[in-house]
This record gives sequence, structure tokens and C-alpha cells, in this order.
Amino acid sequence: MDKPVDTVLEAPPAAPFVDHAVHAARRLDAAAEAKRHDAGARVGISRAHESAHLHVAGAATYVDDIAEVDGTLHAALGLSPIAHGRLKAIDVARLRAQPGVVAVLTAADIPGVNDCGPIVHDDPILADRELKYLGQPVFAVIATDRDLARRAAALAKDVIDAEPLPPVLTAREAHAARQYVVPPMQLARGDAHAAIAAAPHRLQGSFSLGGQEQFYLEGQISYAVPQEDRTLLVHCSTQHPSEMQRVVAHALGWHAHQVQVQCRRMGGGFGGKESQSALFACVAAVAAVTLQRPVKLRLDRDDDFLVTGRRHGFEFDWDVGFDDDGRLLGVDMTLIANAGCSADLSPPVMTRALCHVDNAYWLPHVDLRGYCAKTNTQSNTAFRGFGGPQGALAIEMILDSVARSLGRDPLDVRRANFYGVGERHVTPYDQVVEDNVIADLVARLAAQCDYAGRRAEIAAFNAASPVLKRGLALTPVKFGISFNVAHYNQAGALVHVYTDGSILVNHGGTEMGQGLNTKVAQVVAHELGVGFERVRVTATDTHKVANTSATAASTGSDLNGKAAQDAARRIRERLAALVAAKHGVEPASVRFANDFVEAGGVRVPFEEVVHEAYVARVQLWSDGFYATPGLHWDRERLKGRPFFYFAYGAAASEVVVDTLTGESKLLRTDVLHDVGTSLNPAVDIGQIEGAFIQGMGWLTMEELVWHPKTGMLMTHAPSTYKIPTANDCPPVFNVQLYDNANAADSIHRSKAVGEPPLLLAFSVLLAIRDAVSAVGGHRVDPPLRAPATPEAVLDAIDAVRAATA
Ligand code: MTE
Ligand code: LUZ
Ligand code: MOS
Repeated sequence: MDKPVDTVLEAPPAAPFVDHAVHAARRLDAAAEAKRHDAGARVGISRAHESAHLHVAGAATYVDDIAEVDGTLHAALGLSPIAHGRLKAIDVARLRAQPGVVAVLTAADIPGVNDCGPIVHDDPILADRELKYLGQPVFAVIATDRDLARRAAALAKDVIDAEPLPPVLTAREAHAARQYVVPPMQLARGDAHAAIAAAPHRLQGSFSLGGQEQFYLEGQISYAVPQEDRTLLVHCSTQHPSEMQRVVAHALGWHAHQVQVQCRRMGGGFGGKESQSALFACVAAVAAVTLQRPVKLRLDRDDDFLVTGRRHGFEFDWDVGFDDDGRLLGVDMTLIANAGCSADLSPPVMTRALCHVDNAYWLPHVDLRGYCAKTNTQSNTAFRGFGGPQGALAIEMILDSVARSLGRDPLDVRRANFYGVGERHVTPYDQVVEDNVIADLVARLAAQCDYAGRRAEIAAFNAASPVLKRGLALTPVKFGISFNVAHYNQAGALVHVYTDGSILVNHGGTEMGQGLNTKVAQVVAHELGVGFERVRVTATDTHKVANTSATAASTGSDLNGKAAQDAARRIRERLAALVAAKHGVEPASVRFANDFVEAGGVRVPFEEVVHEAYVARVQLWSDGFYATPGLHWDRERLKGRPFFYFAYGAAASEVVVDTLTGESKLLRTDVLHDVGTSLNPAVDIGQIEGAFIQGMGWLTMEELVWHPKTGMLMTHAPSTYKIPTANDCPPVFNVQLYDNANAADSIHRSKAVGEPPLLLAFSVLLAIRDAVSAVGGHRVDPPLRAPATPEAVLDAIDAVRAATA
């Protein structure tokens, strides 16, 4: 009944994606998976996403698709027209007089606490006294329909009376003024300064790295529906229902048990709905409770850009010492993140950045200082990788520069620095790297993609090509898995087995397209020895599983998979005890596989056993819980064991750059990535491809521009902010999974896949840098900033030309 490998990859679509699909098909070993499946396995098998049939038919329900309750009102936000100022008054009467307007909310109308900050309480829901950035919500208009609400809210600049103050718009400016959202952080080991001074070679530099908009396809949205006796149901597109429950209760001055938050799925979150769904949930909730009417708040895309934050742009200043082989002996680095106007998740983002500066390399002496600069811009937040990509890219840029200064191949310099054995496998934050596979993984990829042969070919091409220059880079990834706040690493689940043998699962994670529900359903089906079709995973709901963590840090399937497995296992053990008693055998000898339960040589259909258990009054549902073992973390010193394990990967990318226009094109990418023993190879490959392309967008085309005087985000729509499309996928895109069971006891020895592969896109930026470097015969270091837009590439080419003229 349960056919495996029913993936979207079976029938390759028509050109121009034929190449891509053919490669994809080859990477999945359908025969091996079918064999595993016949033997009873439900994990390690490629399955289409549990909602794929709904996604493609437009039948998947997102928050805005939920049938509206009669009497639903619509909210829109009035935004600050200035980047910094003192709020003096709001002409509420004028807003109330607009057509269709039912009510106007300001900070004074919030019955509880006017704050929705996740860690530090510096995030007003609606501005109070101070205007902190252009786009900050100042008031909410509630009207009979969305269009009328938005029309009234658009009067913001006319109804807000404020005294402008000079804004601080860049991280460098804020750093110079020592203006931060939290105190500076430091990660240090040994004596970096002495090591640099004593090193045979020394290099210094700076690097500027842009931020990135999450650009989830479904924008921020909340729909709050009052229920009986001072309770409220909030449908919210969020990665963190429990946090939404908490902030809504605070804003209302209520208890958590009065607020129910539900999320069936998101149309993407990418970190943007970890904390920042809060403001919208709070506004909808306060409006709904105040008016005792259902209220929906759905943001327009431009407002979504103007109101919410995104990936932190970083500025790096570095100073390193190294030996003749390019081995780093001392690394001194200042990391300045543009945190925006409030703390939000910037402190853990900076922590993760600092803990990823090592990437795959042993750095004996480090002094890393992290500053979360406070500026008058949107408050930056989680985005796939959570600071990890920024920290790791810094060291990759440095190693690239080190290699060039020594006239060596960057891959050789990288290899010389890889984590090894003995003291060479302890991270700067004191965690021992126990599962290191980077040298073998990179060696395999380099051989598979013929790195050395193509390097020579490209050199020959460039020697004969004055205008078009090609470039190649192979970069590794090591990414720590676990929330770097230890207590977030817990999860709960609820599994119901109904008397007909069908199974309903609920867990604390949220589905945002990443396939979490598919994986959790596979885990439960596997545990109970039944077909995948029997298992349905339902909406995440704070009334079902309490006190959940955000679905973030790539831990969704690690945590919730284990919790659901725990619940399913308890039910299985009860069924086994019943069957064992009947047949007079040991419970451990009872087998659950392929929809049958087998004991004492007798095979009974699963649903019959379930029915017997019901009649025998055996509990057929269970909760489950999981807490990641062995984690500890000293927040002051940034030392300990923050990660359960590491995920590894590497990518080799080849580009061609037009040195007259600065345009670049990705020609080919080869990826070898470690997902441990995959729970679902098709879903994992999809995550790797998606993360890679998203990372490439960040580093090559997605550019954020704030007006240097007003602080207006000029790039606030797809017309000015360019994300990659299917056409930007490399024509040759080989993605393979690295065979490597997790050394840690994770769910079926799999590894998290959500974020780590985003870092594979470093290879694209460094390949572009390699191509630009060819302009100067690889004698000067191209001062290439990211994103490497055509303008940035031309600037770097000009600098290289000037230095070699
Ligand atoms: N994949 C899709 N399709 N949509 C998303 O929003 N978010 C990413 C990643 N993959 C995302 C995604 C981010 S930022 C994280 S942390 C993980 O998914 C979260 O899910 P997981 O922990 O279940 O992998
Ligand atoms: N830490 C982390 C966090 O590593 N990843 C996250 O997404 C996160 N979110 C909140 C707090 N800490
Ligand atoms: Mo992902 S940035 O941890 O939501």
C-alpha cells in the first residue's frame, strides 16, 4: 500500500531543466530505497513532501486561506516616516474619520505590556515616545476591509507629528559612537597578538558583507478570533507559536492559557518568523480583544520589507599571522553586526557568528570581538544560518587572501588549516570536534569534480581571454547543530492511534516547506511498523504541545523527530506487552513491520491489534519528550559544548565574469554534503539545493540600500531587490549526499540539513573573486565586497587594474 520514492523527480521536466533533473535522479538510489522499504523501513526513504499534492494544486491552507469568520475586520499599520525622532502626537481623529475605519490603536491602547522583544525588552509593539526607524509601526487602523484600512494607514506621514533627530544609519557609524544593543562579546583563546607578531607572515584587511531579506513567499500575517470567556485563538504564520502565545498574553495582560496559537504551515519563514511574527500577532490580538471582533493583519510586501528586519550585514576588520604553508597562527578580528534599532535575536546571532569563525579550521590563537551595532534601521533577526554564515565567510575570505599572498592554491591553504587530531581538534570555544570528516569529504569532492584538472584548464582559458575570466573555488562547511541557548534544545509530541489504526501526530515544530512534518510522519510510521499513509501530522497548536521552542537552528527534525519517536515507542511498547502476554512470548520479540504485528509466529494486521488493545483498555495515545543531552554553555566566556554535533559539506563552483560589465554567471556547482543517514534523501537534496541558491542570492545579487540621509530602505520590493530564480541555477548542478552516519545519537543517525548548506554558496563568491583576481594575474587581492553585484565586481576589477598598472 505504501509505495516508496514517489518523488517529484521521477519524470524529468522539459528543458531547460533537463540537465538538472537528470542529475537529481541519478543522485537518488531508488532501488536501494525500495529494498529498504520492503524490509519495513519508513525512514531513509525518499518521499514527496506531505503537502506536495496540495501545494501544486493551490489547495494548501495558509493563514489567509482560512475561511473568515463573519464580522472579520482588517488591520493595517501606520509607519514612521522618519528614521529617528520624538513622537509628539498622532491625529487619531483624522484617521477615525476615514471611510470604513472602525478603530485606531496606538501604544496607549495596549492593555498589557507594550513590548514584543524576544530576549531584551526593547521592542515596542507600537511606537511610544521615540521613533527608532523609518517603517516602525506607530499606529494600527482597523477597518471593515483591508483596502480601506491600508488607505487610512497610508496617511501616516500626515497624521504623525514628530520632532526629527539625527539618525545613525550604518554599523560603522554606530560602532564609532560605541552605540550597541547589548554589551560587546569576546571569544578568545591563547595569545593572538603575540602569535601574529611572531608569525613569518602577516596580513590585515577589512571586508563588508551585506544583509539579506528572507523574502518568504507568504508575508507576515496573523488572524485573531475572540473565543468565549476572555480567550483568544490566533492563527499566525510563525516559526514559534509558544513565543507568540507568550507575547500576545503579555500584550493583553492575560495568562498563557487564555491564548491559543495555531500554525498549520508557513509559506516560508527562513528565520524571519522566529521572533518577528510577534508584532503582527500582538496587533491583531489587541484589536480583536478590544473590539471583540475577529481581526486579520496581513502585510503588503513593501510594508513587510519596511517593518521587519533580516539577516545582519557585517563589517569585519582582521589581522592574521601565518606560516609559509598558509597555516593561521594567530587571528584577530573585529565583527560589527548591524543589529538595527533593538536587540531582537542579535545576541545569539553574534554568538553563533563568533562560534563559526573557525569554520573547518583549527585556529590556535584567536581574539574575536563581536559588536551588535545599534542603528536607526529595521531590527535585524534570524535568517538561515543565524550569524554562522557571516562568521564562517570571514575566515574563508581571509584564507583566500592568505593563499594569494603566498601564491598558493587556496584549496591547499584550506587543507593545511583543517581540523585534525590531538589539540588540533578543539574549537576556540573549547568544544572538541569529535566527528570531523572534512578532509575526506573535501578530497572526494575535489576528485569527483576534477578540481585540479579544471584549475589548469581555467588558467589556460584566462591566459587567452582578455575580457571573459573564469574562476573556480572549493569551500568547506562545518556547522554546529543545536540552539546556542542550551535550554531551547527540547521538544514535545503527541501521538494518537485511533481504533481504525490511523494515526494523528502533533509536535512542537512548525512546517515552513522544509519537510519537517514529512520526516516526523516517517519516524512515527517506522516506529509503529506501518505505512506512511496511515500517519497524518496536524497543525502546530499551543493547546496540544506546550512550551515549545522555535523551529529553528535546523533542529526541527532532530528535536521533534525524537519526541515523536518517544511517544510512538511508548504506544508500541504497550501494544507489544498486550500481544506478548497473549502469545506467551517476550515483549521484545514482538515485531512491528509492513502494517503487521508478528509474535509467536502469528501475523496480525496492525489495526486488529489496535482494536484489541482498545477493548482491553490500553492507552492508545501518548505524549513524548526529548532534550538534547550533553550541552553546556558559559555565556560570559563563550566556552563550553554548545553543539550536539557538526554537519559538514563542501561545494566547488565555477563562474565566468565579464570584466567589461561586471556580470557573472555560475556555470557549474558540485556539492557533497553530510546529512548523516538521511531520513528522506529527496527532501534533503531539495533543502541543499534551495539553501545553496538562497546563499548564492545573498552573496551575488541581493542588495539592500538605505537612503544615506533619510534612512529609507530603497530596495523594498522585488522590483529593486533581486532574488535568484530557477534561471539562476547553474546548468550543471551535481548534489550528492556524503555517506556518514551521525556519530551522535540523533534521530536515526540523521543530521540537520536546514541551514548548513547555505554556506556552500561561499564557493560562488570566492570563484568570482578568483576570476577577478585573474585580471591582475593573481598578484593582487581583489577588494571584493558582498554581494558581488556587477557594480561591486567592476569596483574590484578597477582596483586590481589600478594596483597592477
Ligand atoms: N526550507 C523551506 N522550504 N522554507 C523555510 O522557511 N527555513 C530554513 C530551513 N529550510 C526554511 C527551509 C531555516 S532558517 C531553518 S532553521 C530550518 O529550515 C528549520 O527547519 P528544520 O529545523 O525542520 O530543518
Ligand atoms: N540560537 C541558535 C538561537 O543557534 N539558533 C537560533 O535560531 C536561535 N534562536 C533563538 C535563540 N537562540
Ligand atoms: Mo532558522 S534562521 O534558525 O529559523
